[in-house]
Amino acid sequence: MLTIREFDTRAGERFADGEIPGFVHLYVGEEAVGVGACAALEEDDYITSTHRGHGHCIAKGLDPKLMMSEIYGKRDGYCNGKGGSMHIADVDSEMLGANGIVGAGPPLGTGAALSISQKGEDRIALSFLGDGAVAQGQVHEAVNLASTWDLPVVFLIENNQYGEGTAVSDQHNAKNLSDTAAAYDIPGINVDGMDITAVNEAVTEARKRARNGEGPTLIEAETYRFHGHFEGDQELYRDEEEVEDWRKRDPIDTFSERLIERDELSEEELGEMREDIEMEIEDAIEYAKNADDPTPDEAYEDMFSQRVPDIDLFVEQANARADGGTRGGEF
Ligand SMILES: Cc1ncc(C[n+]2csc(CCOP(=O)(O)OP(=O)(O)O)c2C)c(N)n1
Repeated sequence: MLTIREFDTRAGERFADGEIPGFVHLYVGEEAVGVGACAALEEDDYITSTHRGHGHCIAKGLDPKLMMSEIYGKRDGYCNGKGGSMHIADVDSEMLGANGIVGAGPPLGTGAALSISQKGEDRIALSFLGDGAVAQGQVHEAVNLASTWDLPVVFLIENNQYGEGTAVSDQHNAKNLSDTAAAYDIPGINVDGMDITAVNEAVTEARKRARNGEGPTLIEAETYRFHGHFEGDQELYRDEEEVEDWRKRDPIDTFSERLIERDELSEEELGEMREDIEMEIEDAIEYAKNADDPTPDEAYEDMFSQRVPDIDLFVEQANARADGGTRGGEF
């Protein structure tokens, strides 16, 4: 959780300084969901993520250096700098991708679970999705098929109380989003998403069901994002007091206090962990900043289609557009 907090806090700062292209959607405040869930998984279980995916990637064990490089658009990044913040993927880590399309993760999770089932493998898939994504048509299709075919998949809703600037109560009539599970005849469970242990227990149980051939579980974790929807969001839809109330339940503070009370962690150890992580993320930023940009002739690599357009014409046009003042400058 500390690594995610530091990674996203620093990514937000670097974005504000204009170093990072595109958008960043930060996971600050929601760490207990991603970490509690991934800690309940086996290493070869699949996950699918969302546009707010940095925390899921770190919880699944991805390397912050290669993640930061991807966010900076560098060639060393997980997708050679072509995906950016919203499209970090690492199939070797069974991390099937962050996703810029809201609700696009669950169909991938159901698909992965279908392949597991057909190959007779001993693993599961877990799909993270937001409260806004619950209203997406493709999410219904994915959950319905997974339920009908008893596939080994867990759907984990991160209810952070808003879809962009729209409160959950203005998006859904259902009191709890987990209540929608009844329509699929699967268990629907509501947990405190600010409590890493509660999330971990719910996912452990859901994983067991999935492995026993009992099909999917829909879990709703009640959580909160401490930052805006994206960096630069004016946050006119909520007041400071509400944010402060949720900050009092910071999942890192409450969990570390609990560990210290139980003598399982000392203040000193916590301080050392924080320092080590600060250095690790600082190194990741330096690494990303100094990494190479992809070159124009790499633009058509890593594609499903083999058709290569006139690359010389592309480079000529790119050079004509380059103003020398933007990152990359003359090709
Ligand atoms: C299909 C689709 N519709 C709309 C958008 C624009 N959009 C990006 S994030 C977002 C809100 C998603 O809310 P939620 O699923 O609750 O996730 P959160 O941002 O709260 O983590 C929307 C509407 C999109 N990316 N994809």
